[in-house]
Amino acid sequence: MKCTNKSAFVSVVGRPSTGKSTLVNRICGHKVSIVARSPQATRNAVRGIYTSGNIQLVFVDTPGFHTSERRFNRYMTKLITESFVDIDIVLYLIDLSRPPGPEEEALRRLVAPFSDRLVVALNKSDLGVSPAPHLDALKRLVVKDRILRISAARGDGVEKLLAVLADLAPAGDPFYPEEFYTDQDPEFRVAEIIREKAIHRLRKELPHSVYVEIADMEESENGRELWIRAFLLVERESQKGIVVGKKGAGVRDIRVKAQRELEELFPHKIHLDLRVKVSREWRRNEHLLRRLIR
Ligand SMILES: Nc1nc2c(ncn2[C@@H]2O[C@H](COP(=O)(O)OP(=O)(O)OP(=O)(O)O)[C@@H](O)[C@H]2O)c(=O)[nH]1
Ligand SMILES: [Mg+2]
Repeated sequence: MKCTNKSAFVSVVGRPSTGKSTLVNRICGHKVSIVARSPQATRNAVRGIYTSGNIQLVFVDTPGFHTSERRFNRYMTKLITESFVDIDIVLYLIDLSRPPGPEEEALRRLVAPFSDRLVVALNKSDLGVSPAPHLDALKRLVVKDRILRISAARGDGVEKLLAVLADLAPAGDPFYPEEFYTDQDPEFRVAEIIREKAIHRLRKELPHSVYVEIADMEESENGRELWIRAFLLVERESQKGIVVGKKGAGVRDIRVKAQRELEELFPHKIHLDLRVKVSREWRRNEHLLRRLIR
């Protein structure tokens, strides 16, 4: 007997730093989305693809949901809500290490209309914190079989979560070939890896103030080398010095680490030319904001 194919788009939502990207990377078996200790690491709806047997789940990793009214955050919230259009399953991730508050309440309101296709994952179970403060409100939202405890970092409970998601997935053929684990274009992936290295280095000083622009990417004629020219954009002149560092040590460190990771990802020797440029208030610049969303 032939198994029916099942496929679903799964939107992963939650407050900043709940572990959405960590989970998507674990499920897809590759680094699809960047992870950072500072919130708002993810700024785009990044897709990670999981295929096993006759099931394909396409995870849409969204930026952390924020109630703040700043324009930048409003933009991100719009992106999350838009990610629900045509979505088969909403996976709502909660960070057990933080108590529920008004932001969690706002998120529950946001996902409530999708309760028939909602799954809740209580993440960071490895920290041993009780889920009790979250449970009453969640049980009003969704049946208890769809509330799971997981650790995205360690992998605990992830198989069970996948089984619940697969169960909810509608019948349908795969959207992508089996060997795909992301649909992101190479330029975007390069920019994200550079941004991750920058965030890690500048965690204390400028966690959110860096944007990466790829000026060009060119493969050598023999196909063995890849030349990348990129800019790290900061908002103010004063931030430029922080990123560049003493005698250029800061930007060099970001370049070397990004280059190393890019060489794992691409079958090329990578030559990365990375420079720092001031682009005044890119956060409020509509053109750039639009470019953040692909
Ligand atoms: N202890 C523990 N830490 C975790 C777990 N999952 C993620 N983290 C950590 O939580 C932090 C945030 O993880 P991310 O995956 O970047 O979180 P996110 O929800 O994608 O964050 P944004 O994109 O900023 O909204 C990182 O320091 C992760 O290492 C987990 O299961 N247990
Ligand atoms: Mg993320």
